[in-house]
Amino acid sequence: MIVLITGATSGIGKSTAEIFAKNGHHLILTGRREERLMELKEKLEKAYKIKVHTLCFDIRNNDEVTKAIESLPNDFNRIEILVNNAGLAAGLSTIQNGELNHWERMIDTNIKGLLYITKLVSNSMIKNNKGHIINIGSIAGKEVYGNGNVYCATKHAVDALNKAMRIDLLPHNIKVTAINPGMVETEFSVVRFDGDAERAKKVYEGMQPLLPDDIAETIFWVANRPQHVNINDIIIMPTVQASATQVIRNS
Ligand code: NDP
Ligand code: 8X3
Repeated sequence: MIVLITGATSGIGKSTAEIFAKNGHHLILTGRREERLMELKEKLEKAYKIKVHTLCFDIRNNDEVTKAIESLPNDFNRIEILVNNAGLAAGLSTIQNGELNHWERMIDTNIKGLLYITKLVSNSMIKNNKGHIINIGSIAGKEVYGNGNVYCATKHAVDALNKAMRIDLLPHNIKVTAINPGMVETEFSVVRFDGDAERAKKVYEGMQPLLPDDIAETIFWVANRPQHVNINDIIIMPTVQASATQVIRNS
């Protein structure tokens, strides 16, 4: 089985690559950081005797996405699982003070990028009359929190697209699932705060966040239900987090 994971150079995507590789699946891994893709390919192929094809592109650019998917060799053409994971938050501020550059990055990556790759891969799944698309949403796609405005809007869009894809792809035997995590410790907050690692660290201070492996295990479980079972939607939170804003921390 061939699994395409977007945003595999870090965090949830990287852990997801590991778990599918460990279970004998061949992988297509994407991201912009080529060196990390090559390192991961080498590591997984050696450890698990599977094949990994890497595609280095910016998901915000439809030409790059199209060229990358069209370049796939024959033995990687039959994608059965697409994990739409590449995404980010940029900034944390009110609407009136928000930075256009942050908004555009989030909208272009989390919504438009997800759409570009989904269009291409879903058409190939339709030809095979089989497939599973797993969209990584967020608790931010179920709730809205102060200063989270545009990030929350992009993840609400993923929530809507997840439902819409399921309807459109229903005649083609394609499963569609959303996984919506709460706080997961990855590079997410470093990216959100434009590289400010100290500020990012504070996000998880005094609490146990989810780990990327927790989400990867859930993705793997969802992908391995019997053919007649589809998991539509999962919200997965740290035990100490009840909502986007309610977290118990050790003082
Ligand atoms: P990371 O920052 O650790 O990983 C993000 C991944 O997305 C990287 O591999 C990055 O690759 C890729 N990516 C980002 N922008 C682009 C782009 N323009 N083109 C191609 N790839 C891109 O964060 P997470 O693992 O936490 O995030 C994964 C997903 O999980 C995101 O959709 C995020 O919104 C979601 N999520 C995260 C939560 C959290 O608390 N961490 C909670 C809920 C949801 P590269 O930089 O190499 O291009
Ligand atoms: C990431 C979780 O709460 O920072 O999607 O938006 S949150």
